[in-house]
Amino acid sequence: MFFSKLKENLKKTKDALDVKMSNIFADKKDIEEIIDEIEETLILSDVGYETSTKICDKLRLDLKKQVDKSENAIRELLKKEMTDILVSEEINVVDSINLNEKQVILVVGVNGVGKTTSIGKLTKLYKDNGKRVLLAAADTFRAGAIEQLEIWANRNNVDICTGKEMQDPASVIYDATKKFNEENYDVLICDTAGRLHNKKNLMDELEKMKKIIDKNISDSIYKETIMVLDATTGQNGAIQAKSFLEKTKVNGIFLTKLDSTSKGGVVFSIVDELKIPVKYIGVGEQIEDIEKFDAKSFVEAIV
Ligand SMILES: Nc1nc2c(ncn2[C@@H]2O[C@H](COP(=O)(O)OP(=O)(O)OP(=O)(O)O)[C@@H](O)[C@H]2O)c(=O)[nH]1
Ligand SMILES: [Mg+2]
Repeated sequence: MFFSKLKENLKKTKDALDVKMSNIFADKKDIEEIIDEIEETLILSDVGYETSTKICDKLRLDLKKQVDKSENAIRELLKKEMTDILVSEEINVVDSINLNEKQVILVVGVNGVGKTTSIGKLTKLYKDNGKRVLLAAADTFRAGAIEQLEIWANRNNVDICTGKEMQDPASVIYDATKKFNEENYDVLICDTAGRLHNKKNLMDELEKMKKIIDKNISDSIYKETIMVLDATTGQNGAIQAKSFLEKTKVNGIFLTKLDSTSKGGVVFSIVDELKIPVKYIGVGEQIEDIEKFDAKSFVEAIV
């Protein structure tokens, strides 16, 4: 996707952040005052208190080391500090996106965040990369969920494993892993029902699905759990995600609905506090509205 398109998709976040930034520089102020206001702006843009403080402490420190303290120089430095948050060494680089490897992906998250839609988009991405994709409709809980994934399977012209409504989702995963192995697919993507971290039986059910994947899929195949997060929920979503992670392991995040929120700044606190990479972003309801997350272009598009 072209850079200007990303900018367009992140417009609401950019407007919220950028307009405030321009105001900061509009009147003459001393550096301390400017940095304080930047910090306040970041907090108000859902970057999160701790992460905003971390960014601005570093900004203060690095600014001391350079002579140029013009608006442009401060902005460039701020972009660097923000990018650094997103690419820190603590975040597992092994988990970087690999569209070529054989893999099994379990997609999890709370209700309505965009799991099924994101699976539809991911399927297209893998298919466009020449991969044979199999889908598993392991949301047997919500009425209509199976049909919803079937629609995405048809759109992408890929195979799908389904069960009956209210059937044990682990049994759907079992059938899907069997088919994946026997028919030598490249990628298996499993849809699951939306769940809250405090619903113990549902969280246990998730562990059961993971166990089946671990048992039935060879260790030579890359396996991961992707958590889908709705960007429009901002800091609340980030806090909820933290609780979710205390109950189950996740390798990567798919952050959705960035097109319809000014709270895109939440990505910084997600990465900084959860220490999990954001792999993809959702920027609309259509099949092509997906982007591999790139820290640098993301920061360039919003600051
Ligand atoms: N604007 C926008 N809407 C999105 C995006 N991703 C998903 N949606 C919308 O979010 C709504 C919920 O999407 P689903 O894919 O059904 O969400 P889900 O997590 O599978 O929901 P449950 O299965 O009920 O838990 C739908 O109306 C989607 O079109 C996105 O990136 N941008
Ligand atoms: Mg769903």
